[in-house]
Amino acid sequence: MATQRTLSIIKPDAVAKNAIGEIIARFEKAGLKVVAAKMLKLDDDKAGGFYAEHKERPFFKDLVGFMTSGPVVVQVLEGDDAIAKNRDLMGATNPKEAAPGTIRADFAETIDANAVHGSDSPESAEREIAYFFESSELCPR
Ligand code: RTP
Ligand code: MG
Repeated sequence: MATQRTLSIIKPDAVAKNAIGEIIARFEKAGLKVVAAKMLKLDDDKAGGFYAEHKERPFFKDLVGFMTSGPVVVQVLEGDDAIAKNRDLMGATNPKEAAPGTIRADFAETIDANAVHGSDSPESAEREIAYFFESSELCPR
């Protein structure tokens, strides 16, 4: 499998729980490298634009409200099959359905506050990385 890059967000609930380090350790133990990282507090426009694909969904307003409720850590992860590997580490969107040992099973309680985001395809990874990072902010390969 080729080396890929994917966008990861440690969401406000996990930051508030002081779980940043434990979550990053899971990425690193699985062979994913952090090649860019920043901590920021999203505003409505930035969070809404990020989740624009869900704009018409009933949960959109709550999703934006949650994502702006506190600081997040946005990272680019790199490694073999990084997009699928990160999604496997995260577990199902609803933590109640997430496999044991996944980040969402261990750090999240509800579908609204589910600890992490990960890009779901090469196309979304490219868009999402560019949404948060200038190319000069990414570690050279
Ligand atoms: P994410 O984009 O945050 O990594 O999550 P995901 O791919 O697993 O799920 P997605 O379908 O993209 O949904 C984005 C976020 O919206 C919230 N959601 N709520 N109440 C609901 O039915 C519902 N469905 C989705 C979740 O917080 C999800 O992470
Ligand atoms: Mg998604």
